[in-house]
Amino acid sequence: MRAGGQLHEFDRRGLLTGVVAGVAVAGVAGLAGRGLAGRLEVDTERAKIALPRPAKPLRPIPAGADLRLKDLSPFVTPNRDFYRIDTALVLPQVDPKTWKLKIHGMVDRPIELTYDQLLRRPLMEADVTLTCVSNDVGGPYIGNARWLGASLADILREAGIRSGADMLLSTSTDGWTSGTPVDVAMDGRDALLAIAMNGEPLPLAHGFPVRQVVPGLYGYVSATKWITEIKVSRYDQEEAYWTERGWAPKGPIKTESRIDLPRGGSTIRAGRTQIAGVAWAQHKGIDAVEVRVDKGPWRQARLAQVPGVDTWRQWVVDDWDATPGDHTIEVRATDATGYTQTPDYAPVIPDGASGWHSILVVVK
Ligand SMILES: Nc1nc2c(c(=O)[nH]1)N[C@H]1C(S)=C(S)[C@@H](COP(=O)(O)O)O[C@H]1N2
Ligand SMILES: [Mo]
Repeated sequence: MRAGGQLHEFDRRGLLTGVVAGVAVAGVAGLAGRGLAGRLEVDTERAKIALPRPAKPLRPIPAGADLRLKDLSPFVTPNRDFYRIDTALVLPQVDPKTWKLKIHGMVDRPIELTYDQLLRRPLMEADVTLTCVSNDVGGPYIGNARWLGASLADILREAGIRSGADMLLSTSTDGWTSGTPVDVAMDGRDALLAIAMNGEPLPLAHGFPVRQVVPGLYGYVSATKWITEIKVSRYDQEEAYWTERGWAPKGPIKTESRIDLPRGGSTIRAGRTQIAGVAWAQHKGIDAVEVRVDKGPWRQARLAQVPGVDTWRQWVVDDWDATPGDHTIEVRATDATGYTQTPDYAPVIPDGASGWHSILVVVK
């Protein structure tokens, strides 16, 4: 999300690796720091949390979901490896003891929820793959986790959404906003106010204590971290953070696929070689993945199992006989609606990249 905005990428140690555009650092830090607890204090509170059991536990992830190939993205992304994207120069420190979520706007009964009240609601688990709209074809801004949280739709039903409302404008402690389509949040998918990620309370960098997760939508329109407010409203009355900066108001995730191995640009040995990667079409599901080498015939990849339609899916081609020379490998996925990715490249802005991921390898 570079164009026209300030977006920061963090590497796995949490260091700021790319700051774009001019930001008044002191201003942002001052804003983020105001009224928030210190790091130590929040870490201590987080360590004390005993996660409630889900009301209906999800089945374990099928063993066949992970092909366990070296260099292939694991089916579940460990929290420490999960991509991080946000505008926060200073990580918000939100104390769960004082956290509140306010739901208001076009509702019959405004609601305020504390963290304890949220934990006492029936909690559900969901396997959901998060994707950033600024993830270019072949890019790294995607990760999959098992989330635990309360149903967002149930809470919104208790508030009573008034007719004519079509947008949930959510706000985080640091003032960032996101606009989620009401119909998507309410259509029965596992839209969550999430409190945990892969069996532990949300890491601070991923929204502790509470964040939204809505399968099928890019993060900028769905995945508000450090959430404190949901205003039920209308797209013709409100504009969220990235929409003001030229990104689309609504952001359904595009069907995509990525080659993880062999590594693009690498030199490999001649002989039988596995080509493998991940494909995703959240809330639709992946039905097929095909691979071709040097624009030859498309070969069907073998698909790993998936627990549902909201995650990415690993795939592998086992029988490529790599011959010495330079080779181009391309991938395309077909989702469960029957749509097959086209080679037409679209850049990330305004509504997500598309096109075939293509890599070059040297075989010796
Ligand atoms: N408060 C806040 N929440 C946010 C953002 C942000 O900048 N601030 N970025 C969003 C974007 S663009 C994405 S892709 C996801 C990334 O979630 P992650 O950092 O946990 O992977 O968070 C979303 N939630
Ligand atoms: Mo994003």
